[in-house]
Order: sequence, then structure tokens, then C-alpha cells
Amino acid sequence: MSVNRGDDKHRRTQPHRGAWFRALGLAVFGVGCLGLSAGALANTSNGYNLPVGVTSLSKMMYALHMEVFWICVGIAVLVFGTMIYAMVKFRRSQGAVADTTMLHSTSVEVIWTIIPVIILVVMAVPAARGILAMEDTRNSELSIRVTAYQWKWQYQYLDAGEGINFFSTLAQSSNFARQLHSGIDPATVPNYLLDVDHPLVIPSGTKVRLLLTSEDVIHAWWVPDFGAKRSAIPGFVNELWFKVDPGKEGIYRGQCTSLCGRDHGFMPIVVDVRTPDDFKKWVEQQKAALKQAAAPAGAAQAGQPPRTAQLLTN
Ligand SMILES: [Cu+2]
Repeated sequence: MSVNRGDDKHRRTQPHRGAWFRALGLAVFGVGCLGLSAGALANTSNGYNLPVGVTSLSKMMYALHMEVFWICVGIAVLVFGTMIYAMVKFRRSQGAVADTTMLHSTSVEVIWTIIPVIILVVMAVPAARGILAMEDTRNSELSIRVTAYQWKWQYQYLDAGEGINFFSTLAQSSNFARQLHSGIDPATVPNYLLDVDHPLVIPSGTKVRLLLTSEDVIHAWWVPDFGAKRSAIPGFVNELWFKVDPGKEGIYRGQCTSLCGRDHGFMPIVVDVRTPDDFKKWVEQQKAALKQAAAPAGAAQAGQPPRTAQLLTN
């Protein structure tokens, strides 16, 4: 009987301890996954922190994030340091006696109100300045209408790229590998689930404005290295801008960040940043292809308004 009781006790305590270990393991795994996904996604992240990014906005956000981080570290060191010191120094076993005479101190209350207010103002000023900068889409040099669908993106260029219009969907290599029993090891697919057939092409050193909307559910366009993330909502047009620093040309990757249905995880974003000259060449190439694609249709349907062609060349 005593053995049974012991077993019962064992059964009662083990799952409890196991649950704690499982929860801790899950938390560590979750943090690890977040770090790894951020590292895999962002070109300028070390996997543990926000990416510094390649735009003035992303750098501003990073600076603000670090400022708030160090303020939090300072507060934590001060508060926990004082608490731990007081607990060790003034413990009962050392003969400490509680001071029951100090019940109210106006000066202490004034101090612990004013100091947090100063800290909040120090954080609020750059934060407000940053939000105003993010919302300021004036003087943009290139506008692109971005329409989200389950589960792809449509990019329609305005301004210099007027008429360029294409869909951007998950790259075939990723799409094949993600199928159940595909037999393809995702680890062998370059940029697995982070590659598309037709990336968004933009020039560096140019203020690019995106006009975001959706044709079905809420999606969100996010490229961490640009410090750019905004919802694409059916019936609304949201604005978003970024200006990639000259010299930072390259491929930048992001994802849809609003749970938008079954294939939410399969609509990545890829932005190909080119020098203004290379971008100009790309636009000319696209327009030539567009003209070529529209010519037979125009001849066949004389008198009909020209139709926008889906471009397949990059
Ligand atoms: Cu989506």
C-alpha cells in the first residue's frame, strides 16, 4: 500500500513539473523561432534584434527601439538592484526593524511622479516625430498601387512606370516543395517560402509610395528592412512610403503579416531595389513588352479601350 501511495504522489507531482518544463521549452522554442525567422527574413538583422534596415524610417525606428530598450535596462537595474539590496541588507535575521513612522511623504510622491513623466516625455518626443515622418507621403517620386488577394500581390505602377502591372506569387520551387508528400526537402530550396515569381522592382534613393488595398480579406504588406508594414484592407486605400538609401541596392524580403486564410504563409514579398538608371532601363523594357503584348489585341479590337497586359519579363 505504501508503495502505491508513493506512486500516486509521484503521479500527482510529475505531470505538474512536466507541464512547467513543457511550458518553458515552448517559450524558449517560440523565442528561438522568432529570432530565427527574423534572421532569415531580414537582410540586416542578426537574428536577435530588429534589423537596422536600409531606409531613413527603419533607422529611425531602430534608434527609438534601442533608446527605449536602454531606458528599460536602466530602470530594471535601478529598481531590482534597490529591491535586492534592501532585501539582503535589511532582513530580519540581521536585526532589521520595520520603520512604522514613515506613513506618508509628499516629497517622495512628487519625485516618483515627476521622474516617470520625464522618462515618458523623453520617449514620446522621438516617437511622435517618427509617426509624423511615417505618415508624411508628400513629394513621393514613384507611386505603386498594391492590391492584395488570397494569396498573391498585384503591383500597378503609376508615375514613371504608368501601365506596368503584374501579379507576384510564391515561386514555383517553394510551391512544389510545400505540397504534402512532395518528396522535396524544403532545406534544399533557396529562400523557401520567401521567393516570388515577379518581385516588385523599385529605384534606390527615390521616395516610393505604396497605395495599399485588398480585393478580399485583410492582408498586410511588410518588409522589415524598409521599416514598412501596413494593412491592405478591402474598400480602403492605405498609404505607405520608403526611400532606400543609395548604395543599398539588392533583394529584400518580407511576408504578408495579417492572418488572411489558408495560404497566408505562402504569399511572400520580394523587392528588387535597383539604381535609378537600372530601374529606368527596366521600365523601358517593361513598356516595350507591354506595347508588344497590346498591339495584336488593339488590332483585333479596333475602337476598344486598350487593355493592360500581364507582364512576364523581369
Ligand atoms: Cu495575406
